[in-house]
Amino acid sequence: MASVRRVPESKISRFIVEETMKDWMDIVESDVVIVGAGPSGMTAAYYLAKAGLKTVVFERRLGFGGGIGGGAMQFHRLVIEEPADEVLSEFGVRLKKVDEGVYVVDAAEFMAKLASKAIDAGAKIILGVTVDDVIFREDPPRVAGVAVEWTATQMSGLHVDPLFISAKAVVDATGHDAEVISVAARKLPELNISVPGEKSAYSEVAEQLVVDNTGPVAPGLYAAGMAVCEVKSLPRMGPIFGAMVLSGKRVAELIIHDLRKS
Ligand code: 48F
Repeated sequence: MASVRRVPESKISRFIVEETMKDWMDIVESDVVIVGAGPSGMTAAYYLAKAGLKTVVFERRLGFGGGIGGGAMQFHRLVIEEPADEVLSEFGVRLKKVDEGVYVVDAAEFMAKLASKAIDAGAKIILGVTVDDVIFREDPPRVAGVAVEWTATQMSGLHVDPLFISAKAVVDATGHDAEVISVAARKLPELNISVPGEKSAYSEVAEQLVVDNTGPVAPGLYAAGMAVCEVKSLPRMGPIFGAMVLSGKRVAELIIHDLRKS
């Protein structure tokens, strides 16, 4: 067996710092910022990056997948219904048909392949970073970026100012809390955003409603995934995930259309 190459500690550090800084220099001026690496956020990232838009996903945790990994009460199988099976097939996720137009997938495979596809398409997924504010410009009125902070720093309670990231579009894919839109609603009352909260479960209708209501809540600020239920007061749906990927795909299509117009 060939001997293992010897790499001095200082070089390890230099390579990491240099390459990280190069990435951040690129990220600070993005086309699209997606907040949350759950199913809706990563699906959106895939389609946006595939369309040639510079797309970054900020994820608070040190792993991607959002609610996928927890499955249903931590059971590792999730339900997908048509036409989302076509999107999952595009990601290479294996589907087991259990009923007409209904499939189950493996949770770990689903999140791994989704992330892999988004990254291969050119999206950057940055882990351990929390978005804690939105940037707004008044003329014309629109959201223009976000403020980011290390999650670990946020958790420490230390007083540290964030960095700013500019973007032409920001997607709230933060799930049940709709965190970014909630911040915008609180800090920018002139945007007239309200966050009434989601309703009790009604899976049969919620899936279609989420997809239909995916879209902008203010110029440049979009809701995808469960954040849509929070903002539009829609019922939740639990461990059926078709609408999450379809919502991610739809928000990407809307943003691609809107940015081509402007
Ligand atoms: O919750 P999550 O999976 O969002 P989603 O794409 O999918 C919802 C489903 O998982 C499930 C469901 C389906 O029927 O009900 O719940 O709407 O992923 C949201 C991700 O956003 C991260 C969070 O850690 C999670 O991985 N996140 C939340 N707030 C922030 C954030 C923030 N302020 N900054 C960065 N990441």
